[in-house]
Amino acid sequence: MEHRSYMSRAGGGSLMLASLIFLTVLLPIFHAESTSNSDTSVEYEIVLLSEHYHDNEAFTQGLEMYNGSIYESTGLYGSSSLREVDPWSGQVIRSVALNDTIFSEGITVYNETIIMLTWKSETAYVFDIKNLTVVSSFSYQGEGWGICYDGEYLIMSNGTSSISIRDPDSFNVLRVVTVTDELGNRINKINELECISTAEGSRVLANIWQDDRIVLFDPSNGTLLGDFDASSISEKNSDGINNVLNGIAHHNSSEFWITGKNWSSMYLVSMTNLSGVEKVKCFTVCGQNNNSPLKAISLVLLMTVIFSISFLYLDQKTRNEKNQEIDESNNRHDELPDVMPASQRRGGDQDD
Ligand SMILES: [Ca+2]
Repeated sequence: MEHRSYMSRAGGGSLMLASLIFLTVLLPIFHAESTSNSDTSVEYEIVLLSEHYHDNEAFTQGLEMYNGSIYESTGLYGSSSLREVDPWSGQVIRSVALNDTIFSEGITVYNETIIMLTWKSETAYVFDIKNLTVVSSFSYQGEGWGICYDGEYLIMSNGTSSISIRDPDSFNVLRVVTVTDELGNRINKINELECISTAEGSRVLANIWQDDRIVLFDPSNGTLLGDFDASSISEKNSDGINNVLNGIAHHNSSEFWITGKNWSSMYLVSMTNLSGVEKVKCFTVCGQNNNSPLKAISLVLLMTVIFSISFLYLDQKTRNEKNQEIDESNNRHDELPDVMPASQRRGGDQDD
């Protein structure tokens, strides 16, 4: 009877401790998921952190950060170039001019190369990032505007509301997605792109041509998730119909570089509410994907298993020790009930 009674108390403790582990380890995950799914009124805001020099001769078409440098493509026939720029000083570190027949468009870094689109040539040029020489090219149909690499696929815009998801090695189109808002309205004129990753998966930030906004969408289904108003920054620079906001590059965490065509400044900004901003991966800054959600979940599960095994081991050890004490007590033919507190036993002894 005593043994069963003890086992019952130990079982209650186990349940409580297991519940505590569950609540401590897993509840924050469910809570974060629940919060992100239910919060439909988040504010998307661009916060200006610092202003830096930008070559106002650069008709910015593509902007991306890699290993601390900004890589920028500039457009227009006769002025197209690909350059590496120091983001803090704005000075051009190296640059290659392109053939006068080429109108450069968006760029992205992939596997130590830079893939650069062209507006109407239906050709993507592949540059070796070490020396900025063309090492290969891909053909595609239609216009090329923006491009980014999400760690698995290339995502490409063509000035419409449709984006193509492409194999990074063959450039073949795997599927086409239309970007729409919650009412089903198409988001047109999608221009320069920046792939990011959040706790909820891959996301794309995109400039909208001739609009002072940057949109956030899910490339897996085209759902518009956020809309950033950049008009306060554009107003400082846009003095012509073509001098529009264009170019966004991930710096780190929630920070991004943004500029525009022929702007004389580039800005380091912070962008709010990027759904799990602390977990945003920096594919192009860090060069590799180190923080996948699967890895995080696996780590939590592994920790839970280790906690559980440790607890069960300690729990069993405690039970065995307690049982041993009970057995020894019974063997001494102690007349006092085991459940009587030691203090009572001591009191009884004193009364005797
Ligand atoms: Ca970009």
